[in-house]
Amino acid sequence: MTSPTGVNAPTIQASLRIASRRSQLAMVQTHWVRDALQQAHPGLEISIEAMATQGDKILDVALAKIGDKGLFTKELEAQMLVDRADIAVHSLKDLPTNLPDGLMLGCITKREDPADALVVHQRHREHTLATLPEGSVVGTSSLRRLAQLRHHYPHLRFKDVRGNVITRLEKLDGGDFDCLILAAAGLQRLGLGDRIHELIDPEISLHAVGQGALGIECRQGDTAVLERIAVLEHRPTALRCHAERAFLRQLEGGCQVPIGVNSRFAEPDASGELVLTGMVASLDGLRLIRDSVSGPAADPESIGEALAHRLRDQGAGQILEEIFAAVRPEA
Ligand code: DPM
Repeated sequence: MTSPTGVNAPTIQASLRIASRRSQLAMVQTHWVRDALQQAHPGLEISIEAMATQGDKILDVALAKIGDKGLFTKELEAQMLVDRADIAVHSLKDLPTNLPDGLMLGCITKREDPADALVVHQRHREHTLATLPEGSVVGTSSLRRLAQLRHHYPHLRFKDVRGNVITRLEKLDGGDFDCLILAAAGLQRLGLGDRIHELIDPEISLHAVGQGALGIECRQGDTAVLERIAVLEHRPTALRCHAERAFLRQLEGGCQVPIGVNSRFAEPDASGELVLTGMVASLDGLRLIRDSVSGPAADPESIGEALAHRLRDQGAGQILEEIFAAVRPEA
């Protein structure tokens, strides 16, 4: 390459190292990020290092009982902190709202459908969530899914299920459960969209904060990396997710709390007003507090914080304290 001065400039071999979990879903997501970055920066040399996290290894304990924030992210973050990786690709809903010193949420990608999906054992294919027989066993380890479904369908039973999406589907098909609740986005990305029996109405169950979007984490102030990954940012998704994350942060919820959200722009052009709905429920499903706040999309954090205060005023803090006391691992 010839520089404007006519002198041959040395070719700078730019590279970017990505840390990822190694589940099938994580790899699909990471490959998507790599391909998008490669297309935007054809000369960039991109490598992927895949690893297991604590959350992938501890499979015999209910998620909520492990009680650790950053269960699926810590090992990836360590790689960036010791300069063995430049970015980490996460399902945004697995990324805690407070990140370790020195790291930041660099960008947020375009969200897929954030809804939860019902997946049924084939013996129930004529049923819907509302008509599943008395005592049907729902496989989930999400306190959010459990509390909301118990609230609306007290005749259902719940059993913890761990492992990645494919393992869960195998357990369902093997007869361990009558149905599963999974994120529609994960099934779609894995090419398993045909297993979605029904999308769950947000009137019944609100999704997790950040569900369906990817969060790219990087070192704070790493401007070269931030500039490269900026092409991945989807502004409307980011505004919604920043409001959702501010709501969760204000309620001091980790990744395992019965907290759900829904966000939308008041106008179809993704400007102006952002409407955020949130809920906190007790684990027996008996108490469920839900409300909405809207405000200017340009200041998403204020919307999330206002909603958290509004739910606290209605007793959400009390519910969360009871849950933290009940599920906290024994000291
Ligand atoms: C978190 C939860 C779950 C995952 C808790 C929740 C689901 C656990 C379960 C924070 N992370 O949603 O209330 O149901 O037992 C996870 C999935 C995805 C990201 C799988 C899923 C894929 C979808 C996405 C696990 N993390 O929820 O079906 O990108 O949002």
